[in-house]
Amino acid sequence: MIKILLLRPPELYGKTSFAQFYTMYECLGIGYLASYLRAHGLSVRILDAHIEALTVEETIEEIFSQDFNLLGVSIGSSLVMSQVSQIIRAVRKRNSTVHITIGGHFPTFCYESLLVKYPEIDTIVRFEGEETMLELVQALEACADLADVRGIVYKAERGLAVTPTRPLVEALDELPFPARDTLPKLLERGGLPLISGSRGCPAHCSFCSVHSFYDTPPGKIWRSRSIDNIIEEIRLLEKNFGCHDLWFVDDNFLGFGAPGRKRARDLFAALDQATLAVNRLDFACRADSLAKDPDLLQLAYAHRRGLVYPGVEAGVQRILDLYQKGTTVVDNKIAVKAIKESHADIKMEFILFNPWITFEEVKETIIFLEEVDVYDPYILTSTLTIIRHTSLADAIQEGRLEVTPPPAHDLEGFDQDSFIPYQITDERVMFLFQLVTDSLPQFEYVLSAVHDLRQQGLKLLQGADEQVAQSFEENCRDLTQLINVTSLDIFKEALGLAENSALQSDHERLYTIQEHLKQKTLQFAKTLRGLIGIAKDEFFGVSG
Ligand code: B12
Ligand code: SF4
Repeated sequence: MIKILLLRPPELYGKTSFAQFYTMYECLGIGYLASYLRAHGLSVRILDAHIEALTVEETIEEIFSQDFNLLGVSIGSSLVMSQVSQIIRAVRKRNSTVHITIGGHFPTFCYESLLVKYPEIDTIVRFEGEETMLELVQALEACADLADVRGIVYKAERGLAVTPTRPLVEALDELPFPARDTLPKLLERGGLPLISGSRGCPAHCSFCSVHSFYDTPPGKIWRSRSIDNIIEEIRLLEKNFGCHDLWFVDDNFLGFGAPGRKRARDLFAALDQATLAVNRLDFACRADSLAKDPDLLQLAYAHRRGLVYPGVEAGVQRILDLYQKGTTVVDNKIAVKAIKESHADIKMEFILFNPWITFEEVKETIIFLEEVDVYDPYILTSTLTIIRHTSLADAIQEGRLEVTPPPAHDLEGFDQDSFIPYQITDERVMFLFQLVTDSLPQFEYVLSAVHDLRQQGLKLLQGADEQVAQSFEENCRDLTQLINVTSLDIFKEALGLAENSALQSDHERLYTIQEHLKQKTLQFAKTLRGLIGIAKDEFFGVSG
């Protein structure tokens, strides 16, 4: 009998990027696969190395302590491939017969290069995995021909065999709720459970791979679960795990058009009627959906907190059109205003730097950010990644859009199989980009210190005097605001320097300016560290 081990590899973030996700999240892909396979009588174990905070070596050790003959690895993005390659190499070395399969968004598209680069992989499951994985296991158990399993890729005698694409799951309500084996550990570590109320997105944003993921297989591109089915899952999360905070990972929580918004309203109303104690509700949505029904948030956040991720992406219409967002700058402004007027926090999805933005457009973007009054070091350094198999990548490859390739030495270690490399075309924007990406990431550790302080405070101040708790929250908010405002000041200083100089050829001067901004940022970060220590002393009597 096949014994399955499903692995979420350790997820690490690049050294120079901001630690974008302070909060820890579940891996729903694995949860759905596990529950579906178990419902069909199969033996499945889950190892979530990310939630367990395991290193690559510890993950390998843990894998070796398990009894399995099929290893399934979930790959959310190419960022985990270095860890995955070490893990599967070690597994293959120790056991030549174990079947290794991988799935997720990244391998769905980049299967060719992955199977060539990593001979340890036996099969790749493309698109939604539940039914395909079940059939794969059944075929392996019966030693049947893999050619009959729809939705996979494998190495056959005459090269790669790509079987026909499997249609999308038709009725999401019929899927069992995701397995929650890892949830107790996640909650212990302050993580947030995920819930998926719908799958797919009918929009066509040119930089996004979600559309291709759900548009390629036959079936309805956007499918939703019934409100009753969602409420039932939330009820179980509350009853079995005491969860009152949730993140809806739907690509576009407000669905499409008026029916999508009505469905969201119905869900919010049902949450209240079901007397569920959902204290926090996070979701992502398009800005135009919100702009059409800004009052929707009053309903969602009348009695609870939450974080809304609007897909704003740009503050200049030409850039929004280039991204094929199908939204306007006005939509963006209305959406942001609506979130700010509700009780929800905002985390704006934004892509400031791209190969084509002009210096004037950067200035226009800064005016937009100041007007909506949302900016932080992440937004100010956000940069377009051109993922292969998106319509943006296709336009470049087909010559409809041009990018300048970077010099060869900059491409060392760059994953060209997954992304298209580029260089910013406008010289002043390029210079500005160098300045800000060299200085603003210095704020990473203070931002993470404020986050830690807040997490620690929320725990310690549970049940404390409301005024003390409120004043603590305000203190944390002020510290974050100070970082954001200083980031904008530094950005504007860099903007001025880039505008007034023909520096590109004067390397010495460029270095001096870069150093000046970097030191300024570091100095400020140091001062802030002191302020965080004072806040700690004040509230908990401990400094650090
Ligand atoms: C929640 C989420 C996260 C969470 C949790 C990630 C996780 N490991 O689950 C966090 C915040 C940590 C995260 C981080 C990142 N994410 Co993310 N994330 C999502 C999001 C919004 C939802 C994922 C989800 O739960 N879906 C619901 C489940 C049921 O679907 P699923 O995960 O696709 O799983 C199904 C199939 O893919 C398949 N499958 C999945 N795993 C496996 C394993 C096996 C063995 C098999 C057979 C099948 C299989 O079967 C599952 C069931 O049908 C998606 C968007 C999306 N539509 O999926 C982006 C998405 C996956 N993320 C993306 C990116 C880019 C990132 C980051 C790089 C962001 C960043 N800049 O740092 C990081 C990298 C993390 C990493 N692992 O490397 C991109 C990936 C693009 C690509 N083509 O590679 C997506 C598609 C978003 C986008 N708009 O482009 N992410
Ligand atoms: S609306 Fe969001 S999920 Fe949908 S295609 Fe655009 S960026 Fe992707």
